[in-house]
Amino acid sequence: MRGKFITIEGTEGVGKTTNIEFIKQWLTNQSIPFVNTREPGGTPLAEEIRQLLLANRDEAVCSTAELLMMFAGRAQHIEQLIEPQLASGHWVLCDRFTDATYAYQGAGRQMGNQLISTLETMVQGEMRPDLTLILDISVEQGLERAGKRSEPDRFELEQTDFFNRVRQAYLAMANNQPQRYKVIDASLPLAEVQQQISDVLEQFMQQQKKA
Ligand code: Z5A
Repeated sequence: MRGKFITIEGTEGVGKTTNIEFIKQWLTNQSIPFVNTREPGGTPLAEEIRQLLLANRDEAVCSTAELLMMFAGRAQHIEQLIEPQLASGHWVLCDRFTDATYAYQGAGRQMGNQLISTLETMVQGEMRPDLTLILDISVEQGLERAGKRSEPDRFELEQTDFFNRVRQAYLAMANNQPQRYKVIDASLPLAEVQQQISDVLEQFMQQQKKA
């Protein structure tokens, strides 16, 4: 049976990395075979594209070039890793996917959705995640958490308005498609965030058993 495709999204510093560890443990406890991956990145070539995308540089990066690099890496990632893994019955747990493009390039960079939708169809066909967890906190709280870590990358240097547009875009996706997107209140203490995630995963498993 084909595996399930789960993606984790959210604004800066929302706790994706921290909670992916929790989800990995949850899947292991359920004896579900899975791979954990990320975007941009996920294969050697796509990881090289990630370096290009995140590096701080003197030259301004054109939004269209940024968008096309996101989808170039994604095409490689899907063909080399995501599709073969799903086809072999493994679940794929992915830190960000195309929803991040709608949120960051579409809303953050104000490119709109039309071109992204065209590229999505070209690169993915009908393939979409089965479940998307959106970890949500205020932009200020996220930036404060993220600021306690390493040197900021090119995206992390954006202003609050940019991240507010990104956050609102994610919340709009959840509002439009509540079946696939589950919003997690990530402002709470970690144990409470993980309880919400575990509840969503349990519910998803129940739905799979009934289907
Ligand atoms: N991007 C894009 O523009 N378009 C696209 O299509 C795609 C991506 C796919 C890299 O992504 C950039 O690429 C990203 C969007 C863009 N740029 N930004 N911004 P990334 O996912 O690699 O990078 P990121 O968003 O900056 O994620 P991150 O740095 O890995 O943060 P995080 O994983 O969400 O947070 P964390 O490291 O797990 O947690 C942050 C801190 O908070 C850490 O100290 C934790 O211990 C702490 N934490 C976490 N949860 C809690 C709770 N509940 N309470 C208290 N403290 C907590």
